[in-house]
Amino acid sequence: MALQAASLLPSAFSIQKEGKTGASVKDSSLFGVSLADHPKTDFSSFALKSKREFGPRKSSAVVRAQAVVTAPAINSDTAQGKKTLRKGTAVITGASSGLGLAAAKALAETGKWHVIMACRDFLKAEKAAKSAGIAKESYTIMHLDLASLDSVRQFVDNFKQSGRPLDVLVCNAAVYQPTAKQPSFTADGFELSVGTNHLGHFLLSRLLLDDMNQSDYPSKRLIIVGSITGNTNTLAGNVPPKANLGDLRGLAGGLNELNSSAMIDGGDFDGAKAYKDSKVCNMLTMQEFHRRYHEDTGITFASLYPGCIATTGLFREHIPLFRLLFPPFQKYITKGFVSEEEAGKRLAQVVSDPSLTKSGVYWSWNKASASFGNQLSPEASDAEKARKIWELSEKLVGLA
Ligand code: LMG
Ligand code: NDP
Ligand code: PMR
Repeated sequence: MALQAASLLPSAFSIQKEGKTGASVKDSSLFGVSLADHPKTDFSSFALKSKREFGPRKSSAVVRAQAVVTAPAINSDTAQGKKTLRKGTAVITGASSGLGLAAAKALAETGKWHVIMACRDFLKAEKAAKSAGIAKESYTIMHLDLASLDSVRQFVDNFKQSGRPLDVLVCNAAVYQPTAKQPSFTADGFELSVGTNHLGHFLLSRLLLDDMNQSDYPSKRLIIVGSITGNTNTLAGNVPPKANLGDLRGLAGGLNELNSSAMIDGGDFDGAKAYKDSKVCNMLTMQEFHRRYHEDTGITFASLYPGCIATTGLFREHIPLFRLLFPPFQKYITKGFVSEEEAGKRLAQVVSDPSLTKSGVYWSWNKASASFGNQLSPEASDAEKARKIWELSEKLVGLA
């Protein structure tokens, strides 16, 4: 399998989690080049290099070897006996506003991360990064429209061309159409919310998994943002319309209203339900990734509910009265409100906190803002449904 073959090269350098040991960097050599002796020992400057310095890849194996030689994840400074970690590279989809932007800022501020802001609107993303005060050398904007499978593939090609390693992928972008009376569709003809939030991210993560597997970063993670409103074991998840994927007949039919229905369960279109259904798919996909790939790759797969960030652009299509009342309702009545800044810190924790390496977990935070592994609803933890969604999604995005 491609994943296994690809893992041969960097595994010589990786320090794997959970009992798997890789050779230490000190002892490693690649094509006769000893990494410990390599003159480029200041890896803090890795992310400061301009894009031009990352040559286009001729073949992934060759270029990966170059990237590893340029900047192994862990460098032993023999003079000092100290070990330093190069900057991690995190791709965040939908980093032009809300949670994604706040997480990009939080990660950039640590000085330990270079963030690839994968956004559909380049200018908006540039303005957002500037006004958030994210340091120029800490981010790169790359175009990605999740509502087009061609664009997803193009993004993956562009990313590979950049020669950067992929250490963490955050599937964060989403659309929510609570007031839509009729469905709208992606470029490939899928209902927009599930097409963007689930299918676009599904293809993206599948195509980038190999790259993540090749990274020599000590803690590689694939994070898919979930939500409480897709979990019917909570009060918020019981506000109608409730998430329900049914027997997946709409998904099997392509979500296009031609063969069946635009809704996963085959029912009448409801924009709020389609969003919640998409979040269930996100949470199930994370678990299916965990089951299929965690043991072999050591990658951490996680989801999260960051809290109710009632002020973000997610509610842009809701009626003005809702947008006015929703933040105070969450702040003073449910007390589920969190600021964009706080939510960004939570997502940044899931990206880089050394204590959050457990795979297969749906993270939430308590009132004291401490993280805990939360319980998913029966449907959002149904392994059989997860497998079926995986297989149907593979067909829809052209992977099977
Ligand atoms: C669906 O309706 C639509 O059908 C669907 O098309 C789609 O749009 C979907 O999710 C989107 O919504 C959902 C419907 C569910 O909800 C509503 O229509 C109610 C909207 C309420 C939005 C929040 C605003 C609440 C305003 C309260 C004022 C807050 C001001 C705070 C000021 C604080 C000052 C200190 O409907 C239902 O589930 C039925 C329940 C309807 C209840 C409506 C009353 C809401 C009042 C809040 C009750 C909270 C309960 C806690 C009580 C605590 C008391 C201390
Ligand atoms: P925002 O609307 O602020 O951010 C969503 C981001 O997704 C935007 O950057 C948007 O781009 C981007 N996006 C939308 N469609 C596409 C597309 N086709 N291709 C690429 N990017 C796209 O909402 P939030 O920050 O609130 O949402 C972020 C995540 O958090 C979502 O997964 C949401 O489900 C989740 N979440 C949010 C909660 C909340 O209370 N707000 C609660 C629980 C989970 P653009 O800027 O161009 O519009
Ligand atoms: Mg909800 C009890 C707590 C609670 C929490 C944590 C949320 C989160 N909500 C709660 C309760 C309620 N909400 C109650 C009691 C109501 C009825 C008045 C209510 C209503 C409501 C609406 C209409 N809530 C909403 C909406 C939306 O349109 C939002 C939505 O469903 O988006 C899909 C929403 C949300 N409530 C939340 C959160 C986190 C959301 C939005 C975002 C999301 O799930 O991604």
